[in-house]
Amino acid sequence: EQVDETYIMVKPDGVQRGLVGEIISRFEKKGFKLTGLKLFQCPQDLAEEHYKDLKGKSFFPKLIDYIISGPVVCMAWEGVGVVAAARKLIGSTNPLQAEPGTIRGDLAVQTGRNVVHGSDSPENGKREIALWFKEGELCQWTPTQEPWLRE
Ligand code: YYY
Ligand code: MG
Repeated sequence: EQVDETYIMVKPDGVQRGLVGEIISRFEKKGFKLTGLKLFQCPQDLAEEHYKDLKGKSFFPKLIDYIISGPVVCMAWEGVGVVAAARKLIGSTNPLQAEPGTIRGDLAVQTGRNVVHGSDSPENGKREIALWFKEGELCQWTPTQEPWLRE
């Protein structure tokens, strides 16, 4: 089976609202492997590169201002099917449409303050991890719970 990686980020509202532990916990409990984690104040050019596919959208300037408005928590997670599964844990872009039980469904009310980012494809997972992390910041390790998660 193909092991994928995804870039997950607690956005500035999630940090300000004290939701960092809660959000990390959802991915931890599911059984994915954390390979990178840091608190980071993002420069504008990085935010723009991260969201380059949305350049030209009416909400783009506000989105960038929001992402650079305070520290974010950057994470890299690894696992079979992690990209799609993380999107499910996160829920719909509009938190009012996100199902209860998802991060956005439980913890947010507005698209412009939807507390967390998750990569939308394995390709973007790799691209975004390379964008937000330097090589020495990522760890390859074997969790002791591995044989209890996968037969
Ligand atoms: O991947 P996801 O975060 O669920 O949504 P995207 O369509 O990639 O948009 C990225 C980001 O942009 C979204 O999380 C909030 C913001 N945004 C917005 O402010 N207004 C919209 N109409 C659409 C997206
Ligand atoms: Mg997206």
